[in-house]
Amino acid sequence: MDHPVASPKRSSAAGGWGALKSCGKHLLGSRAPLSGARAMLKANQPDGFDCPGCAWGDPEHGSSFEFCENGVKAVSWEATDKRTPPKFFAKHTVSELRGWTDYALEGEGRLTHPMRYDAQSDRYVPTTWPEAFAAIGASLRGLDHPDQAEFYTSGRASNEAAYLYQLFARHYGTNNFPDCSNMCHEASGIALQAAIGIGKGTVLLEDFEKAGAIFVVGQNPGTNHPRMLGDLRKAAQRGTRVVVFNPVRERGLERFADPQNTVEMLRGSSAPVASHYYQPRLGGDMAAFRGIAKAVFAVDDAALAAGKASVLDRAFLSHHTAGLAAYRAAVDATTWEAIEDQSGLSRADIEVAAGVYLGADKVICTWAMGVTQHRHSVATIRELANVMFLRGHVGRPGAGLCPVRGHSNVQGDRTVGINEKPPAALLDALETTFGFTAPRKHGHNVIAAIGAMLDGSAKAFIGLGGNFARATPDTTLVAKALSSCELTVHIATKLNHSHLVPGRVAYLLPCLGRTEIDRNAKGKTQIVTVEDSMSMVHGSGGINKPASKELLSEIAIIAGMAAATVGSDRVDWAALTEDYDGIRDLIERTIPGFTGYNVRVRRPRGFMLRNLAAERNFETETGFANFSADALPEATEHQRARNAPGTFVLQTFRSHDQYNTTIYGMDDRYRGVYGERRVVFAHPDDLAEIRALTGDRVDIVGTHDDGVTRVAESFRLVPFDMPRGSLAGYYPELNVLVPLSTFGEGSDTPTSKSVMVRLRAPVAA
Ligand SMILES: Nc1nc2c(c(=O)[nH]1)N[C@H]1C(S)=C(S)[C@@H](COP(=O)(O)OP(=O)(O)OC[C@H]3O[C@@H](n4cnc5c(=O)[nH]c(N)nc54)[C@H](O)[C@@H]3O)O[C@H]1N2
Ligand SMILES: Nc1nc2c(c(=O)[nH]1)N[C@H]1C(S)=C(S)[C@@H](COP(=O)(O)OP(=O)(O)OC[C@H]3O[C@@H](n4cnc5c(=O)[nH]c(N)nc54)[C@H](O)[C@@H]3O)O[C@H]1N2
Ligand SMILES: [Mo]
Repeated sequence: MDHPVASPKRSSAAGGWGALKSCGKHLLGSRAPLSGARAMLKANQPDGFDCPGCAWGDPEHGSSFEFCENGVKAVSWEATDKRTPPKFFAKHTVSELRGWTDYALEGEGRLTHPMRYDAQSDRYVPTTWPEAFAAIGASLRGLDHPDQAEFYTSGRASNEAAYLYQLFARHYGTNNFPDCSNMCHEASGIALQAAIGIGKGTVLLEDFEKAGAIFVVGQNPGTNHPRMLGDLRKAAQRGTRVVVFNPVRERGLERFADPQNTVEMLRGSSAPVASHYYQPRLGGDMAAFRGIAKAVFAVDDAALAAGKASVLDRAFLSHHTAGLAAYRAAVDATTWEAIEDQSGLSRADIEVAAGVYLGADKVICTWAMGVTQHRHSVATIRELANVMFLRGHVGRPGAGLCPVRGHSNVQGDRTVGINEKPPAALLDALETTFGFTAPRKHGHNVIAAIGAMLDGSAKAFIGLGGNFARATPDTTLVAKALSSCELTVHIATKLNHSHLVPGRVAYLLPCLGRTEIDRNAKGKTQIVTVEDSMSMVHGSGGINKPASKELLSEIAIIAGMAAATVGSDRVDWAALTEDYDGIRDLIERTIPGFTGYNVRVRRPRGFMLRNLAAERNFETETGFANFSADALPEATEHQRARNAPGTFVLQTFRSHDQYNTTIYGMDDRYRGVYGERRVVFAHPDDLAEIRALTGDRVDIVGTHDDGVTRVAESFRLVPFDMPRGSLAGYYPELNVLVPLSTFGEGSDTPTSKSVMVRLRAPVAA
């Protein structure tokens, strides 16, 4: 390419000294270097806390220091000695704070006191826990119907907190559980449930050591799952083929220097990760995998015609699957022209990928947001599963399906009942155990909750962590939705924009973080538990002194609100707060798979929740692993954008210096962007075509035709190696462009990876 491409120093690898340097900066910059560093040594150790950085599994024999830049940032972010005390709130009105960036707000440090919003002075003022609980209880009891309240969960909540939260909401009378998962891996859960009878992946960490090929689809592990990248790199060094599908050239997937490898660090060497790197068009993965299937069937037909053995796993297909014939017909009906046009990959390239697939006796397929945040995500994930079924790559060592989760306990939260469409068995168990009538009507997910707040049918919003106002689409509308509520309550560790759109009655309740010691009234320390991406459940106990004496645990806060709302006749909330073993006993009684919970979770690496699909026992409607037979989407947004001159399709992803809406810093090291976040990446030829704008600032204007005007102002264009017709930029700044009215079919996930936009010269200031 003869155009200047963003300065990523191409020769240098991801990880390595850059990562170490960044960790040093974050630990020291945390202004609590000692507690931060001490805490790091206990991350993901049997006697420490679960790292809040991600949901990747822990090795059975972990090194004494499971190094990860992501983890260091997450831990030092929480272990900071900066504070946001009442006097901060006395100084700044809420309207003023709304003008601050996400980075500046969280940069003020940890919240210290329970606060109540005072509309008259437009400030948060200190209050007491009993007053807050009483007012929240009175407000919830005052609603016409429990379905007027929304109970949001962000995926850091422990199993115990999440279980108590759903118990509170269901006792109160609603299944309204909008959840960060609705914006994240919802499509994976739905697709896998239909395909293999469980909404989770089927692989263990050990499987990565045995696989012959690993397909990594729509994921940027160098930034978002560095420990996974370490495992990929080791696999690559053993000769495992790592086949990447990503429209954007992500440096971490190309070369990676493992900061845990001393020799490599001293030599300054790095190892290649991807053996094959395919750059499909946005939303083109279903077509690409349909192409792989087409090529595999062609090879099989030829083998059979030549009197050779089938290249498919015929025994698996006939004993364990349903729907192969219909799938085959759908593949035959899909033309190579359609596949090439939608995927943006050539038939020859796809045939090479199919060759890698056929050449490996064990294959793992992983994926994340690049797959789940499109309109046809459910169909795409079904297609990934279809391809994996063809050679029996489910339910045996070294092979399987692996959605790589985001938040450290997002999977566990679902397991213990955060679900707007709960299984009847859970509701039955709650009724038998507690004697209240559980609500049977399905509740709201994120999109439905926003709709209900906007049309006035929901009047209360409780947030167990997270940053609802910034993580969701259509930022302006969601702010309106929250501020039109009768009651808003946020349980949080740091100040964010969701707290700045208060309802008529509003509370900001500060809680302990993962890294902090949680003591009950008698001084006994308590542990909580979490489940990782590989269905392993283990304990987590903090080691740092709490950020403030006023903090309560999430569990104590939920229990306090619950007691004030539904009373303590059926659930002894206070006793459960005093001893989390009691909550685990209740989980054991009401949720399958937790027999012996309190004993098993105290074993060094915890225990694995039984995953029947991993044993080839598929609890689907047919009793088999189900093929799907969907046609490819008629046109993806990327195809539509290419046919409409001046239109682009924009994906919103993460920079290297952020954790979702939490911004740690202004650099995106692996993509060569420093000191700014208002950038938009584009193909150099697209920049050349709109010459006037090359390297310039542009406004990005939404073109989705639903009557809402959407503009993100003043973004600097950065040329990058990615398909023509597409753009990329950072969430949450770009959420003003993501429409609430476009979401995944069957998943309701906002289409954050395919937003139709055009560029315009900035309106002169
Ligand atoms: N440091 C850090 N770690 C994190 C997080 C964080 O914000 N920061 N967030 C956590 C959470 S909640 C989650 S869910 C995960 C997210 O982890 P990722 O899924 O890696 O997150 P994104 O940054 O959204 O990256 C999406 C990747 O998919 C690619 N992509 C986009 N569209 C397509 C497509 O149509 N097809 C294909 N094949 N690829 C596509 C993008 O180019 C990008 O590389 O990370 C978790 N870990
Ligand atoms: N455009 C676009 N939008 C997206 C995405 C995207 O890729 N593009 N990704 C989506 C995804 S995958 C996800 S998961 C969501 C994330 O959505 P959320 O989970 O709602 O957002 P976070 O940014 O993770 O939440 C950060 C806040 O959590 C609070 N917090 C941190 N630690 C704790 C704790 O231990 N306890 C409590 N109670 N609070 C804590 C802090 O106050 C912090 O400000 O965003 C989604 N939104
Ligand atoms: Mo996520």
